[in-house]
Order: sequence, then C-alpha cells, then structure tokens
Amino acid sequence: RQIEGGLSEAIAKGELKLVFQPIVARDQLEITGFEALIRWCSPEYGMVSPGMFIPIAEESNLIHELGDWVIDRAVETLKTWPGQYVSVNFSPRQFRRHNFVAHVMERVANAGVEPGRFQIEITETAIFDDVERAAETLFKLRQMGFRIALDDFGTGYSSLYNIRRFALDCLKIDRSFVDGMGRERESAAIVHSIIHLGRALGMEVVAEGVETEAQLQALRLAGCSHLQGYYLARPMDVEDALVLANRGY
Ligand code: G
Ligand code: G
Ligand code: MN
Ligand code: NA
Repeated sequence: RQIEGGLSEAIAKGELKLVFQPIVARDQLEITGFEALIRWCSPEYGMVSPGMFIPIAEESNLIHELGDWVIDRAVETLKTWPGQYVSVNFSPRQFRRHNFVAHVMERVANAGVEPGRFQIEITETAIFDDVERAAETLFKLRQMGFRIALDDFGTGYSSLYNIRRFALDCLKIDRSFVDGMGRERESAAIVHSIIHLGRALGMEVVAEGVETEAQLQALRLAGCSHLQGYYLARPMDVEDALVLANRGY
C-alpha cells in the first residue's frame, strides 16, 4: 500500500517512462510496430517492474490515471515515427471501463493520430468473463479503425468459437511456448497450431520472446509473420526507438 501512494505521485513527479520494443516482419526484418512498456524509476524503490505495480494500480482508480498517461505518451511518441504502429497494453479493468471506446478515441484523435497506427493489446482475461460486452467493445474499436491484438495467447481461457466471433487483427503467441519450442514437441505443436489458426482467420501472428537464432529460424519456417523478443531487440528508450524506426536493422 506504500507503493500505491508513491505511484500516484510518480506520475506528477515524472518518474514514469515508456520503453519501446520493436515488432518485426519475418522476411526483411522490417519494423512494423513497437510495443510500449511502462517503467517506474523510483528514487525510493529503484526500478519497479510493471508486473509489480500494475496489479496494485488495478485495485484502485489509479489504473485509469496511469492508463491515460500511457496513451498520451504513446501517441506523442508515435507521431515522430515514419509509419510504424504503437502497441499499448490494457489491463482488464481498463478495457471494461465505461465508455472505453470513446475515451481512447478522444485521446488518440486529439493528438491527431490515425487509429490504424494504435494497437490495443488485451489478454484473454479481459474478454472472456463478459463475452457479449467484450464483443461489442471490440466491434466498436474496429469500426473506429483501431488495431486489436490478443496478448499472451494460449495461456488464458479462450475458446475457438469466441476467437472466431471477435474482431482481432493480431494474435501474440505467449513467450512460454516460444521458449519451449526447441525442447518439447508439445510446445512446438502449439506454436504451429496458433500460427495456422491466425493465418486461416486472416490475422497477423506475432511470436513473443524470441531469444535465439534457432527460434527465429524455426518460427520463420513455421510461417509466423511477425517476431518480437530480446534476440531482435530489447525494449529501448524513446530516442533509440526513433533511430531504429528511421534506420531499420
Ligand atoms: O515489460 P515487462 O515484462 O516488465 O511487463 C510486465 C507486465 O506489465 C506485462 O504483462 C505487460 O503487459 C504489463 N505492462 C507493461 N506496460 C504496461 C502498460 O502500460 N499498461 C498495462 N496495463 N500493462 C503494462
Ligand atoms: O505480457 P506482455 O506480453 O505484454 O509482456 C511483455 C514483457 O515481455 C515485457 O515486459 C518485455 O520486457 C518482456 N520481453 C520482451 N521480449 C522478451 C524476451 O525475448 N524474453 C523475455 N524473457 N522477456 C521478454
Ligand atoms: Mn503485451
Ligand atoms: Na505477452
């Protein structure tokens, strides 16, 4: 609870920052987008991981304040890039917020950014406890032109029936499967099925957590369209992301 108090001041004190990790197309290793990831550099606690403070923020309305800060920073940064999209993580409570669609649209439109360059990353948890409502929200977002990605795919409670119903642009294969690919037949089989599923439904498929050349080659062979992970690039500061956005690999 100490963290909660510190966190609400962190925004005002400028202790939060976004880092950006490239998402690249398999063939030319062209950078198509960057995932925005929040960091808290606290003078008191040191580097606090979002895995630690996002769940705390989710227990109060702080998550909305934090989320708005992330959207605003992400769109401002996006404007400096030659064409890539920014992919922003939204927690289930943010996604289920009253008037979520209008709220995000307003902030993105006010910044003069095309919704097509803004990707909303949600997890299966955000969708699957109120499927009807989620379907409506996703439909509206799609109508406005936003990109939608399902994050950590394969770890939640998705049913294929629901996947078909939803308007999704992108499936992100959870990094635990990518990590297991070279060791276990089961993980490799799951990775292959997700790639086929995504392709058959016309979605982009991003493999997360690519850490080795062997994984990169295996994913390419399997027909995975996009890659993300330390082997390609670690999450980086805004200045470095800008250089890479212009120069490429
Ligand atoms: O970057 P890292 O692996 O430390 O992120 C840990 C978790 O925090 C991940 O699940 C990631 O999706 C989440 N996360 C990172 N940035 C944000 C953000 O801006 N908003 C939300 N809601 N979650 C984020
Ligand atoms: O839950 P989500 O997929 O949004 O979390 C993304 C997290 O994964 C980020 O915190 C990011 O720092 C981390 N990440 C990105 N690439 C790699 C990787 O290659 N290996 C590992 N272990 N983590 C990664
Ligand atoms: Mn993510
Ligand atoms: Na993920």
